[in-house]
Amino acid sequence: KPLVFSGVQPTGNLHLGNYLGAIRKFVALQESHDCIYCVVDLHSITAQLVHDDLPAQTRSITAAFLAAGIDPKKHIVFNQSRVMQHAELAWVFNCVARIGWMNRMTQFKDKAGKDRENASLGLLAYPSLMAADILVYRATHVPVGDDQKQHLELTRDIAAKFNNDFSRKIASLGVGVEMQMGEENVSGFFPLTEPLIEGPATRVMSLRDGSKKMSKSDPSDLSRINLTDDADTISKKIKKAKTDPEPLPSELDGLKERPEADNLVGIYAALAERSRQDVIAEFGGQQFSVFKPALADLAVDRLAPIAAEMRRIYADTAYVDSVLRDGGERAGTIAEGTMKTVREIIGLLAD
Ligand code: AQP
Repeated sequence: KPLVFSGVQPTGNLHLGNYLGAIRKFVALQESHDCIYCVVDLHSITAQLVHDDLPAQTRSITAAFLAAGIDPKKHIVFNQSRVMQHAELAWVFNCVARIGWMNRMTQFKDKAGKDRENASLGLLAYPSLMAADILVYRATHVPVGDDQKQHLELTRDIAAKFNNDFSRKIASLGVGVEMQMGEENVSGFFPLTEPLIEGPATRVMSLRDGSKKMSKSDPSDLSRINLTDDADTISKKIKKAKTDPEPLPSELDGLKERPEADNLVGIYAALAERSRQDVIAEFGGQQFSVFKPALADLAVDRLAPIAAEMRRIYADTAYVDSVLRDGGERAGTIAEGTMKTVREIIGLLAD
């Protein structure tokens, strides 16, 4: 049965990229799938170990999930560290994955910077924990932004290597499932997870630099729209967004060499739930002095209700904590089921 898993790190204020690239898709998928959505707090300590406001940020991301429309009764919402099987499976995957695979990850290279020897071992092993997050539920589909594509390919590589290394044991225990791999029908314990990366906003770029993705950790607050920004701040940031002096083109092709314009059109299309083509048909030939206020109004219209709901939910700490506790218990039951079999496959004795 298809199962969706995804996570968001509690590393700062959520921004429009996180919303359009991930959280909004989480909401849509609940109609058709069983979903598990996780605040990945163990991931948040890989780049910066000491976070005085980690509990507050964990609750704030949870409030954002709920405010955006995720139903924690029908689906599962929890924080990663409550379910220790994530860390247990990550250790197994550290032994499955190869150091060379981790060294090739562009996110590691970006985040570690020039002084790689000094990056935490956790930052290097981050994709192994991410693979464990997904596969401890044997999830089949993962909605993410485009920046996570490489990590999901690695998740498939880890699953495939585990399935292959333990193929005899998996077969003798009878715990394999049939899967399609290219043309071939293969059997394995872990599914080869499909990333769900589609739509006009899979990679929302910085408002200050069209070649950089919008990010929580960008030092310039003007580079992103935070989900908690008020209407004036959203309008100011869009007004100040970097653009070129040309009007919008009348054909989609005209956006090719214009990353900042392309980004704003993509944001408009995603917020309006229309195609880029449609947006260009409406605004082609118009100046940014016309397009930007229209975009600001649309962004305020879509984001203000979520921000208000987020504040309301966040204020009720007891409720937020009860959602995480309940979600953690339900997730833990599934994760332990997987780990029992994994321990058996590997030969780790446990009662
Ligand atoms: N700019 C983006 N456009 C579309 N999707 C994005 N995502 C992140 N940035 C964009 C997606 O949001 C989900 C949660 O991301 P995360 O918090 O786990 O980590 P991240 O990808 O590292 O996000 P940030 O905002 O850039 O954080 P920092 O600055 O801490 O690195 C993921 O599905 C991601 O693809």
